[in-house]
Amino acid sequence: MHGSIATGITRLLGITISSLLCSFQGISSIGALAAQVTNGGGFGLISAGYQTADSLISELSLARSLLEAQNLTGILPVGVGYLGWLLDKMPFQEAESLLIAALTANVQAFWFSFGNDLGKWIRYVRENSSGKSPLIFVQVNSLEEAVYAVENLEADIIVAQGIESGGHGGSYAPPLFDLLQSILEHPFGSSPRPVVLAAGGLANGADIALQLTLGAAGVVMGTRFLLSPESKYTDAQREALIAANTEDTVRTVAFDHARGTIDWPEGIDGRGLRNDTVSDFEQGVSLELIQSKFKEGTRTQDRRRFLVWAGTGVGLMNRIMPAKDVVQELHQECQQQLAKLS
Ligand SMILES: Cc1cc2nc3c(=O)[nH]c(=O)nc-3n(C[C@H](O)[C@H](O)[C@H](O)COP(=O)(O)O)c2cc1C
Ligand SMILES: *[C@@H]1O[C@H](CO)[C@@H](O)[C@H](O)[C@H]1NC(C)=O
Ligand SMILES: *[C@@H]1O[C@H](CO)[C@@H](O)[C@H](O)[C@H]1NC(C)=O
Ligand SMILES: CC(=O)N[C@H]1CO[C@H](CO)[C@@H](O)[C@@H]1O
Repeated sequence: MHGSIATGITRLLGITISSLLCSFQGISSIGALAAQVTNGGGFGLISAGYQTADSLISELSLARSLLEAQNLTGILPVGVGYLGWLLDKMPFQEAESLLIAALTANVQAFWFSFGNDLGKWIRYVRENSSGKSPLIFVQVNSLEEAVYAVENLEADIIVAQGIESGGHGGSYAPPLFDLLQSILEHPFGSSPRPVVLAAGGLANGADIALQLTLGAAGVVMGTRFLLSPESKYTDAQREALIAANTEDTVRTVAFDHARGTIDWPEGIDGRGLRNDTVSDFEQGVSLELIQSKFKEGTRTQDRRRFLVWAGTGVGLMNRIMPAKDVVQELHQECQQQLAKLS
């Protein structure tokens, strides 16, 4: 692509654009979304969270069928993301079949987050990838987690996820600005310096330019892609995102309680649009009542009750655009911003 920005991440992945799609859990037409992000020049990620091996296999073949530049090496230029705690919780064979699905599809990268024993799964991937050495992403919420990921897990790519992020993350995470710089400044002993990506609250190309200026090798964006038609968010959810202002998001465990996904590790909550599900939870309304209203509100797509994950950048997002176009627009905006600076 004309005027590409070369950083550690573009070289590692062989992509042209320093913007990456985060992994979504079961809410997006994930194979299609990931493929279009890669087609746009970014790198698409598919989440294995809450999927069966069969559904993951079909998302991966959907992605393969939609990818424009077929990779002659047979490597599928998307990544698959795993929730560590969920792998730990399921029977070993099920976890294994989720990993094997991605190994068999020859994905270019694996992404791990939110677990106390990520090393076990990373070893599994590394020892069973028949010498193909897929890249390992680890998402972190603190400098301590970043040091562990580099020195113990030997992650290839660290994703610094700040408190601004949409979806799940550490309630203890510092603002991205501080988290990113603390990681970039850390000496990391004898380990090779990691490639570091910035995630959380990013909305447009100027945001990306800022992260690159600070020293990030690229960014991960989640919320922005919920507005793409390839995501499985409903029209009502997309409208809620368009209508939302920055101050409308909140970090909470209310939605996990309302929908019954409460096994996340200690300290993990999620950022979404504040509504009555959240205020009821904060006021101690009975869980039974919250859950039944949430279920009904999800069925009728009632904004006062349903769940819309969103990062703090949501106030700047107001258009529905195909994922491929989003990546290209972000790239152009980023280049314009960098040109203004120099
Ligand atoms: C709907 C949604 C689903 C997500 N699913 C995952 C996931 O499965 N695993 C993960 O590590 N991060 C997940 N994230 C977090 C992203 O990796 C990323 O850190 C975040 O989206 C960045 O913040 P932003 O949404 O403000 O761009 C998710 C985020 C959203 C919005
Ligand atoms: C194919 O995959 C290899 C190895 O990951 C990568 O270096 C290369 O850039 C990819 N080519 C295309 C056209 O995507
Ligand atoms: C590699 O896969 C085999 C099963 O095929 C499994 O028994 C083994 O534990 C895996 N390796 C690691 C390091 O987990
Ligand atoms: C308490 C609270 O923030 N309630 C909000 C829930 O969502 C609806 C629809 O967006 C808002 O109108 C409420 O103010």
